Amino acid sequence: MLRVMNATLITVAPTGAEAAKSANPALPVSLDELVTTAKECQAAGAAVIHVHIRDAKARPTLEVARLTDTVAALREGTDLIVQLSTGGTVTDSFDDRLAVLDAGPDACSLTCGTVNFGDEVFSNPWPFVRDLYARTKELGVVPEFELFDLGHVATLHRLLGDLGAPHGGHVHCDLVMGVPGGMPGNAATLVQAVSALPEGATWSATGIGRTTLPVMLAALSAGGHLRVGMEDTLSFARGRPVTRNAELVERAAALASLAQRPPMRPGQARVVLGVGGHR
Ligand code: KMH
Ligand code: ZN
Repeated sequence: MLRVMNATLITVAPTGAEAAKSANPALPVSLDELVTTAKECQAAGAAVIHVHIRDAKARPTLEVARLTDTVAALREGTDLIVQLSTGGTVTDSFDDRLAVLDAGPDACSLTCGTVNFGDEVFSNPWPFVRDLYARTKELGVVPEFELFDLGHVATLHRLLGDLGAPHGGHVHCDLVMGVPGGMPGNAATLVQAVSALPEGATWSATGIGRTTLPVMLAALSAGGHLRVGMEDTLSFARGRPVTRNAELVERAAALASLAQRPPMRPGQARVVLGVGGHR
């Protein structure tokens, strides 16, 4: 698809569920901070926002009413594709993670298997993955398949074989690399994972922590798209904290432009990903 080859889809993951504001005061945790960040990131070249929200005390939450308000506020303030996390935190229940879809996002993340996650376990057993995927199809939410390990690619093939194509008809994956317990964030692993993806799938990649830059450069050289944001790294460079999510998007956009695949606008991304318009 020519338009995909010539442009780079940039997803921003501004908050995540693990970091605290005390670790970096630029982390957006309130709705106002999130919307401001989203506007800045759209201006810098992002087309998709991967959203985790916090409660009034900045603790991660999957409360559906709060998620619904967040979706509405992001749609009101930006053109970004709103992708809610169904991963949540490692302690969230499967029921709460399934209920995220009731907030009516454009898209959601869908992790294709269990993975060690530092000292903890991010649990995604097959029956849950299958039920979550079936629910995305029922509700018309476009999934992004999150792949933390090569075994997750095998589960993605099983999912598509058993339940068919996703809502929107297009398979888009995100390689999450460099999580302690998942696949390492380096070029050789990225190439191996990409070669195993389903025919016709598009993909982005993100490298956690110090693997951010190697993964970004490898992804661009291999024709992939990019995810960046404070969910994945709180450091812009060694010893230099991120000051705003938009600077991570700006760097990704600059590298993508150097690679002659400038950032894709949200409208183009909707076409590529099969996400309907809401505006
Ligand atoms: N917070 C991690 C345990 C996702 O958003 O779908 C899971 C995660 C993946 O961030
Ligand atoms: Zn996430």
